[in-house]
Amino acid sequence: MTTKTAWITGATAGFGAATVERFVAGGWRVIASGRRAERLQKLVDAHGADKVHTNAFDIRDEAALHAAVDALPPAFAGVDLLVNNAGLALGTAPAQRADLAQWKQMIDTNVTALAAMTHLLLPRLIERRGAIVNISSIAGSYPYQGGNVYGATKAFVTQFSQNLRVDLHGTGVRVTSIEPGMAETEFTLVRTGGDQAASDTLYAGVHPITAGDVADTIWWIANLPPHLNVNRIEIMPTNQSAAGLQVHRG
Ligand code: NDP
Ligand code: 8X3
Repeated sequence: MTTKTAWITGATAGFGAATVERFVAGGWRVIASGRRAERLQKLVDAHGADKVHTNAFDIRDEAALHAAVDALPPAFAGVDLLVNNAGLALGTAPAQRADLAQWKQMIDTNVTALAAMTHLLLPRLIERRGAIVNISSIAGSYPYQGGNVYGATKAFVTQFSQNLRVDLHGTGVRVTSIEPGMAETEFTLVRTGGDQAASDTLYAGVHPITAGDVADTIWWIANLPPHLNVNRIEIMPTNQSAAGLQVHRG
């Protein structure tokens, strides 16, 4: 059996880091990206340069993205799976009090960079009849207070995934949108600017989704027989559910 290669963005923490471990353990080669070079180096130290190739760059930097693709060693140049995972939420304030710079960073990362990454890798994925797994969120389907632009970026990811499916019809390339709910990673630390207490409080007593749960889901999807495509998959902790419309009486 030929060894397959997965490119996992946002591999330095959370879902991405767990997905690297899952795929390396399953015998795949992994290209791991993120900004924090020292965390990427640890992956190479742990698994070896023949199993993990890393490239440290800001995914919003299109020139750096192109350079990373151009620098892929021959063994990693054919990509069977792209996991578009790098992303973030910034802020929890309502739109009228939100920081525009944070909105732009979310759009640049979750939307523009994800589209650029996909655009660049599509020829390779078509050549290998590969697969794309996009990490969206329940925030793209269910509005909540303070979700404003973050939720909108994830609605883009979900719809882009479905539109890719249509355009890639007949190529054999599979596309999936994974839409997780509350998961304990570094996500809330990043969202709150490093407030560990806020993160701990949010997840306390919930038994949230773990990064390993999402990695297992990606692994399952990637290893389904080629005639099956999971279009969308929404996952929540059992202790989370969607509720309610609000009414303001003036
Ligand atoms: P983490 O904060 O733990 O991980 C985010 C990853 O994204 C890091 O590896 C980070 O790497 C990378 N990243 C962020 N910005 C950039 C950038 N500009 N360039 C390159 N890499 C970047 O969060 P999660 O694992 O939870 O998040 C992963 C994905 O899952 C995100 O898209 C998030 O929106 C989504 N999600 C999360 C949920 C949750 O509740 N946790 C639920 C639903 C979806 P580095 O900082 O090293 O660059
Ligand atoms: C992260 C899930 O509900 O915290 O995308 O926005 S949520």
